[in-house]
Amino acid sequence: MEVLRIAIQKSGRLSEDSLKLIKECGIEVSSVGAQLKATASNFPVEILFLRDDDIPGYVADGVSDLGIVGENVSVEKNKKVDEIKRLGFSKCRLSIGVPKAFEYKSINSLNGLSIATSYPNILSAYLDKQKVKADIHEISGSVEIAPGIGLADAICDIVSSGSTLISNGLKEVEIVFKSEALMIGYPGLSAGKKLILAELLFRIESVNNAKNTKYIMLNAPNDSIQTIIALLPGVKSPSVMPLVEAGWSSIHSVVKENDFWEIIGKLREAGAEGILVLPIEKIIK
Ligand code: PRT
Ligand code: ZN
Repeated sequence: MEVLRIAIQKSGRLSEDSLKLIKECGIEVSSVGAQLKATASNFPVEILFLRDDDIPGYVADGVSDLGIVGENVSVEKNKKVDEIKRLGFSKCRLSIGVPKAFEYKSINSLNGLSIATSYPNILSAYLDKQKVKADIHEISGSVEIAPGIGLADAICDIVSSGSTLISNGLKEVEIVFKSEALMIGYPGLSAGKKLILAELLFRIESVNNAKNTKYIMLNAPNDSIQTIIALLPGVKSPSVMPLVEAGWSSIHSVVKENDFWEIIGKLREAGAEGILVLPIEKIIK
């Protein structure tokens, strides 16, 4: 029986969500910790724990079949891997920051500057596209201190909340690249491994569908059932059950997280009472 190897970050910003995703898919991985490798007990999967920078290379070589890595790292490393799925977590952006006092007018203000970054490939492609000539200074960490110590005029680094930029006296002036966690794959997977991958993707899909959706139950007078059903189309169609109290029904359906507050208001206007909203673990379509 073939086993699909998945490389995830050993310890860092991607680790927790990567493992969570695997566990939400019902895959039990024991002995997580100091080890480099763990085998799932109930699914043909093996997990490798690696530095994120090494993951694209291992996947391109087929040492690992899949990898979960930031899009920023995958694009920067430029290895021959397939993009299998965008995972929606670890969202961040790669941005250019300059000292707060710098009079930044447009992208052309970067002409002739030196820019410190750990992402020379992404940055140089961006500058070429923008027809800006700047000097790229590659450093491997603590990029945000480069202007302060006179190493560079500007930086290009990962930004999430922006507080690191601010606390180093910098301001964000251009977004170079938007990133999220990606599942990447070895382009030459065997037929057997493709089957395991298909099952894994089906499970991820079911978990993600559920995350954006809530289960909703409410009571309503019978004459407003049609109005309420129109607001709650449900997976197929809502369930309507009579209550013991004459003239009333209980309606069960699902609602998209994003539409939630808007719909709740309309439901109440239509006479709904006792509205319960519950999380859903999985949705199999
Ligand atoms: O040890 P290893 O090499 O495996 O890890 P690492 O230190 O290289 O990476 P890690 O764990 O820091 O980040 C892994 C991935 O998480 C990155 O490649 C991004 O895809 C993603 N990610 C999401 C982030 C951030 N958010 C983030 N905020 N990566 C880094 N940061 C850093 C950024 O470099 C800067 O220093 O956080 C600071 C900025 O954060 P704010 O919130 O102050 O703007
Ligand atoms: Zn790294």
